[in-house]
Amino acid sequence: MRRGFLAAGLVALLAVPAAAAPPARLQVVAREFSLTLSRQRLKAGPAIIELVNFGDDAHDLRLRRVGGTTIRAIATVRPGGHAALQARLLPGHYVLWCSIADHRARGMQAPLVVRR
Ligand SMILES: [Cu+2]
Repeated sequence: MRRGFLAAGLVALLAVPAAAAPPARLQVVAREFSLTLSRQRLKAGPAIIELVNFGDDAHDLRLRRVGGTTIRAIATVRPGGHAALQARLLPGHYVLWCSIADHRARGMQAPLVVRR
């Protein structure tokens, strides 16, 4: 009885890592006028991207793969606020930017590489 119970527990334990690979995480800090990424490279697959606004103005975030047409977005975040989006990212080169007013032209743009 006891041996059977332990074996079942061991199987459950071994099954967990394969079933749930944790999403890659990226934090983006917005200020006037820059985007600072916690990392420049990310593994392809499920990802959580968080925008943290350390600036004095409102900012948002746009994300597009170079050559792609889909634009992923985090809506406007007030100063001191944060928000996140979940996405499944394909390998490639990406550009992140703030779409408010002329913020992108003023420097709120950053590259990101997603690798296999
Ligand atoms: Cu902005």
